[in-house]
Amino acid sequence: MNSTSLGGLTISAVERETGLSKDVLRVWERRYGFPAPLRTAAGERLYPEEQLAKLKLVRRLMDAGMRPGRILSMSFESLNGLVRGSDSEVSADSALDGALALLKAHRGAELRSAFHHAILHDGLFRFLTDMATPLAIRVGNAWMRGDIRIFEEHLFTEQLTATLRAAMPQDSGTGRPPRVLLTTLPGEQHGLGLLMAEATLRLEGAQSISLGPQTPVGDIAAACLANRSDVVALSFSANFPQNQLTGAVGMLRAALPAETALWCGGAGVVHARRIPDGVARMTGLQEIRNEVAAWRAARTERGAQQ
Ligand code: B12
Repeated sequence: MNSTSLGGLTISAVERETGLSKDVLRVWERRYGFPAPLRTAAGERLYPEEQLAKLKLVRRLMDAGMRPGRILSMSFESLNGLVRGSDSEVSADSALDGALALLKAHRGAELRSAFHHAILHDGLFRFLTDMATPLAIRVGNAWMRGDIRIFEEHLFTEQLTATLRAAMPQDSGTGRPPRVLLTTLPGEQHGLGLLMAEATLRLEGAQSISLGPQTPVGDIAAACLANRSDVVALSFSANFPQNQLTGAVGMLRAALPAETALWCGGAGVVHARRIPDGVARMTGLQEIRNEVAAWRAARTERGAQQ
């Protein structure tokens, strides 16, 4: 049971909602006095909704590089102000304001046409880096503050997904190596980062095949063999539990042939404490371009040596 008759959330529910582990929540409580959960008659922690809302802001600001010791004592309003500030750092841009306004007004078709217009004007790669990425971050922040509802976030995802699928170069079977298999691990539902990575690979002329989100480790290894993939690329959002990341990626690394590269990208790997050996940590889309070029150069060199 996650939410109780006393009107609070269990520690497991808070862990799931915020991506902050139970250990972290208990340590902060001891060290900083926040969160300060109530207790059930049985002594279990119960977190009121307001504390959950503040923890979401704290998590968001930590993702942006702030230290918990600095921000945990701040009020909800001050934290909200900081998040708004980081919004404008991400994107002081009228095109993004316009897109967000269209989303809030539920004008989905117009939002899509604004996306198409931006792609025609700037090209697909710049659209990905200058519009799709900062807009996704703003949509996430607006959702977290309660400024947009979950169905509006779904509308955004659908419009962006449809746009990217239509705009990315199609797989004509004539792409050049590397052959890249894309997916996320079970539990990672966020698929937009994956799609943006796929679009970038296609722009580089690479052969990319996406399985979409949530493929079990054993099936990723089987798909890699079936497709004779040179690279497996995984995407992790900030929501992916950090305490599972190293183990799950390590298991996949062990299940893949040694010559298959394993690339991990997305906000979820930026702050990961440890990435197993033989795994590349990549945070942005530009790194895909660099890695593809490096992979091709290494291949040419191998060919010259044989
Ligand atoms: C859309 C969205 C959803 C949709 C996803 C639909 C879909 N089909 O994808 C839905 C509504 C389902 C959803 C659900 C949830 N979400 Co959500 N979601 C988002 C949102 C707005 C966009 C996600 C996204 O695709 N981002 C894409 C880009 C921007 O993310 P990126 O990881 O930084 O990746 C970039 C690069 O690193 C690179 N990249 C990505 N992958 C790869 C891979 C490789 C190999 C390489 C090289 C590069 C690369 O490309 C990207 C573009 O530059 C984000 C906001 C945000 N800040 O991302 C929240 C967000 C990720 N969600 C969040 C939360 C809390 C949730 C839920 C727990 C909510 C709930 N209570 O149910 C669930 C959890 C679902 C799960 N189990 O995974 C939080 C996570 C907070 C945290 N730090 O833990 C966020 C950050 C919102 C927020 N600000 O609070 N979500």
